[in-house]
Amino acid sequence: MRASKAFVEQVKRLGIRRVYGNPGSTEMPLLREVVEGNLNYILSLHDGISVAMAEGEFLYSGKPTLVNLHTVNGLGNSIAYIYTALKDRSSIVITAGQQDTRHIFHDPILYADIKRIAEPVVKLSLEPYNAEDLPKYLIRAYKVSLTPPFGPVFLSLPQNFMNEEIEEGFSEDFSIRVNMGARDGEVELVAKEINESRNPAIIAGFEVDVFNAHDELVQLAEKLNCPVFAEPRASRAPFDSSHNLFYGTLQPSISSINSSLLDNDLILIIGASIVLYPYEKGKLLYGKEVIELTSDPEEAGKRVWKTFLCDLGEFLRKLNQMVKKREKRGRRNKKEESEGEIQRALRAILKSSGQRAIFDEVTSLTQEIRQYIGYKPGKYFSNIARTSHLGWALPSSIGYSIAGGKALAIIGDGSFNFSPQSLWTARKYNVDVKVIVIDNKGYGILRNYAKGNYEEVVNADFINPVTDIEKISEAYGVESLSTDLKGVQKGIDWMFKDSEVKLLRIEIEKEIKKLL
Ligand SMILES: Cc1ncc(C[n+]2csc(CCOP(=O)(O)OP(=O)(O)O)c2C)c(N)n1
Repeated sequence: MRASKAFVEQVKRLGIRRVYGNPGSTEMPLLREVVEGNLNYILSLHDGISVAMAEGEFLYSGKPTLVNLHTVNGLGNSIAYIYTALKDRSSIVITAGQQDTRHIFHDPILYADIKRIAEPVVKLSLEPYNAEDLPKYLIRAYKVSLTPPFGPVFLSLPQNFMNEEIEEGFSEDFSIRVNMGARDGEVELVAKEINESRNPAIIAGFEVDVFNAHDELVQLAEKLNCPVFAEPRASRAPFDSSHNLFYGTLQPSISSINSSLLDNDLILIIGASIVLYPYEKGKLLYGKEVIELTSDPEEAGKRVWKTFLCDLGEFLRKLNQMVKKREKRGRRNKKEESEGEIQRALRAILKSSGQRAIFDEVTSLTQEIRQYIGYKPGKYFSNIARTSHLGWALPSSIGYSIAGGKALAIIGDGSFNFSPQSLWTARKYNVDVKVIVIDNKGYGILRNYAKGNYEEVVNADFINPVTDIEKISEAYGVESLSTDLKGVQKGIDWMFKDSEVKLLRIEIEKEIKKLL
């Protein structure tokens, strides 16, 4: 059997039905099998956004997805997207065509050491030495992408190997099961500390969503009747924000986290990554008893606290049987915050968007989006704290929807301009995705950051670009509408009345708020 055919057969056995990419001559051996083998090829008009779309599908399905890039060019264009998938813990097998190994001596066009170029941004980078091993390498890439921490794996596909005849017959049994468990003695230790504490609090993070430990965490919080905070700028929903024990999202600053947790003697960090930015001198949670539960070996090494690397769900299940129920305490008085037009608009969006997953990339409004639209288990995604790579949310929301989910991307005008051609893919495949662009005429967060600190930059034209978002959208075949905050409800009704891909541009004031 042709190696390329064996490869695609193996792809199908793994349950993968789509390939995301942008093609070139070197990838023809694979593309031929994609056509013959009836795999769905999802074309995007830029290599990198095909990685984000594949990540979006992973976020919906929880199963590894497949990308095929064009040699060093496609890989080069995709590096930041691959890095984001690595930080997001998303399982993707990323392949790229490689030149015929028989003439690499001559340094042919399109050749580069792509295995080495990909290495720092993936869990593992692979390039086979012969055709026979191609399908096995795929299984290896797939399995590695599924061991915690999950993440992308790169596989280079030399063109001549793909065209060779190989023997059939590899194992059908390629499943992988990961079981990290939770030792009774260790759970007892944590239960004892909790039971002896005066006033515990929980910081919950993205892993609760990755490993689906929501029910167990809610049970723990309700037993302890303690506040639950979301880790700063959580990349995924750590807790249902409509729950009455949810106390909001922490800010990524040592002083602010310390003051939010002033009254608590024991801090339980559950599947969380405490992102801090920018640098601030000080000691995080100094003087507190801190216990960290994680299923992520990388997170486990990051801090100097007591860390338990475990199966989060199982640890919490056992813990819930050992901790003493605490009386309900008086709910702290919520500060009455005056709601402005933006906050009201976000509430209106929440009301109409139903069960759609939110892909948030409005850098200067992310805290408001988290507060007014909020977290729903499995339904909130943002990379603002992971890599802050602009241009990710739009294509990811489209990949999520291609896989069968329903998504709403809320992005800034700056963000939109990093990957607008994603809209072409959404239109081409008739994807039910909605896009809201919050247009504050340029890079709001940078203006805020500069205010008071780098005053010369605040009004510089290079942080204030203005583009015609509606025209760009229409050029890719996507219907769009503009509104200001006063007319926002009309815009929302227009947007959600059907299942077409649509873009709503909401124009807001170019307000400059000092950030630090
Ligand atoms: C790929 C990439 N390039 C540049 C940046 C630097 N950057 C951070 S925030 C920002 C502006 C964001 O503007 P917009 O999306 O309109 O959101 P706003 O801050 O206005 O809410 C830029 C350019 C980045 N994060 N990612």
